[in-house]
Amino acid sequence: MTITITAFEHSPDRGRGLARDMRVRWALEEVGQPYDVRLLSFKAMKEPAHLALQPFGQIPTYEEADLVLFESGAIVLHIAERNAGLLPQAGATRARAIAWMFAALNTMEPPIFDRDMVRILERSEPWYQTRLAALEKTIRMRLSSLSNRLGDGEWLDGPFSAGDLLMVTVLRRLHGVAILPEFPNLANYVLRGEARPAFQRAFAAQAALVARTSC
Ligand code: GTB
Repeated sequence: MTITITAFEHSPDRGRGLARDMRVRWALEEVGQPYDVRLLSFKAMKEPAHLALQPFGQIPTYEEADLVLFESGAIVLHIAERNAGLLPQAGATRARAIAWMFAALNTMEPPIFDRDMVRILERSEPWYQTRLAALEKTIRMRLSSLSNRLGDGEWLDGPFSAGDLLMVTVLRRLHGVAILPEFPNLANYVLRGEARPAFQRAFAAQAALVARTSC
């Protein structure tokens, strides 16, 4: 069954793998599922054909036979539920891995993503410095809690899971930000995630598009 996902035709991150198709690509690579990619311009993302798949006019989407999914977390969960390798078989460990998926997207991602948005969109606003400081305080607090929980573990709860996959994609947005190195175990956790062969393949695939689409 052919799987097709959508991604930016011209990603603003210029191949750094920060857009949310990256987590879907990585999940598919982890479970060994081949996939096609349909690239969309910003204009096409807001047109009826794409809005029928993604009501907010965003990427990524996921199509597999009759199934159309949006929301990167739901897509990764779908992939993890249907293929071995990203979730424990059953029981409490599986439930906890899913809890880590939600923690990545609901607890960690909002202040990290908002910090980037504020830096891009609100730099000349009078509240800029105050808002940035407040977000960085929240990020530091969240990282501190996560760092305490990870301790010297390799992954968040036993073997690598979809929870780790999402958490690493969220923390990667802090590359180059001075806050992450304050928590060496988390910085190393991100490096461990990025060193996985499946991550490397997914990263290379999205990076290759930059060369192809910028000609
Ligand atoms: N909750 C949705 C999900 O998880 O799938 C959010 C999807 C989303 O935010 N998609 C973004 C999008 O389509 C791309 S990933 N934006 C266009 C729009 O809303 O009109 C967010 C993103 C964009 C750019 C960078 N970057 O350049 O670094 C990083 C992440």
